[in-house]
Parts: sequence; structure tokens; C-alpha cells
Amino acid sequence: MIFGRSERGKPPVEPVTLKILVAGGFGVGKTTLVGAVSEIRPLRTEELLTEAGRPIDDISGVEGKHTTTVAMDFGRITLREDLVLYLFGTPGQDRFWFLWDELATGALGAVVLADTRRLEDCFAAVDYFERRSIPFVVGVNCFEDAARYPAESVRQALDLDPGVPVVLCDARDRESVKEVLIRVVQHAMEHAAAVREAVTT
Ligand SMILES: Nc1nc2c(ncn2[C@@H]2O[C@H](COP(=O)(O)OP(=O)(O)OP(=O)(O)O)[C@@H](O)[C@H]2O)c(=O)[nH]1
Ligand SMILES: [Mg+2]
Repeated sequence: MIFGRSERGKPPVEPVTLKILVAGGFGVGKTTLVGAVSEIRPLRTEELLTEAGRPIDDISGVEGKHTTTVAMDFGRITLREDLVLYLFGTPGQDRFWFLWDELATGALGAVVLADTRRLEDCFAAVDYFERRSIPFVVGVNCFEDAARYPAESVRQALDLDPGVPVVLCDARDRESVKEVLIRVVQHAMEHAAAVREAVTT
């Protein structure tokens, strides 16, 4: 590489950059997901969970958890030479809802992470994206000690529109997370095409 050009003499491609949100309930694995795929050291805004927060921060099911995200997670992944995703992980607790609108501005789409042991924790995130017509994919983070349910059962329990993809994943696994992100991009493209179609017909 000389002066940033490839050996084949092609000019460098300006990649398309897209913004994806990672949402879901408290402790569902959002920070883990961003960390698993990010090719830059992810920016984290973790604070220790304290005794004082105990009545509010329900850690049942994630007893090993010592910190929580207070503003956002930020990471980046290059899916293809010409396609870069910026990932913004939202804070999981209700008291940080005011940050969401800021984070959602300009987002192409979102992942709503779900834990089948506490599925109701992601209702608010599903509602949020449905109301704003932001395309989203539900990623079921398969914790080892949680019962496995087929994607269709999760869809029914969350009362999702038939078009919303449900993908089983492991938030710690780079390849698994990449698949989820690719689904988000595909789904957002389909959504945009459907909107265009509706406008022109
Ligand atoms: N076994 C297992 N543990 C996981 C998985 N994903 C996350 N964890 C663990 O679950 C805990 C919660 O993960 P976080 O990534 O901090 O969750 P979060 O959604 O960012 O949490 P908040 O920001 O506090 O809402 C951590 O202790 C992780 O190590 C998973 O797929 N399997
Ligand atoms: Mg977090």
C-alpha cells in the first residue's frame, strides 16, 4: 500500500457507513454483542452496579453482572470493503430512555436483543421501533441456562409483524453477531424498497 491505494491501482472505495442500534432490556447482552464484533476497541460507558441501585436494577438471571451501561456502547464493523456499520448500544435501564431519541436519529435499523427468560424486558424496545417505523430484527441471545424456543414461538410471544426477522444468536460470538447484523441490513433494504413501492404506486 502506497499513499492508501491498493496494489491493483484502484482508487480506494469510499465505504457507505450505516448506523445500527442495539437495544433490548437490562443485561440482555448488548455491550457483549458490540464488543464481540467491533474492530475498534469499543467505547463503553459502564458504571458499577451498586447496593443503592439494587431495588431498581433487577439482576435476577444475570447475577454475575457487576456493571451496567449508562450512556451507550459504540463500535464499528466492516461488513464489506464498501460497507461499514457503526453500532450504538443503548442503555438497558428505563431511567436512560431520554437518550434513545438522540441515538435513534439517522439509524438505518436496529437489533432488539431478547432473553427468553425475561422476554417482557424487550417489549418497550419493540414498541419504540414499531412506533417510529425503524426496521428491526429480534436477536434471541441464547444463554446456556435458558430454555430454547423456536423463532416462531418468540415471534408469537412478542406479537411481531410477520415481516420482522427473528434470529437466534450468541452475543459473544463474532460470526453469530455478524449474521444478525447482515439480517438487519437486508431487512432495512427490503423495508426501504417496500416504502418506495408504496409511494410510487
Ligand atoms: N452465557 C452467556 N452470557 C452472556 C451472553 N451475553 C452476555 N452474557 C453475560 O451477561 C451479562 C450481561 O451482559 P451485558 O453485555 O453487560 O448486557 P447489557 O445488555 O449491555 O446490559 P445493560 O447495559 O446493563 O443493560 C454479562 O455478564 C455477560 O458476560 C451469552 O450469550 N451467553
Ligand atoms: Mg450494556
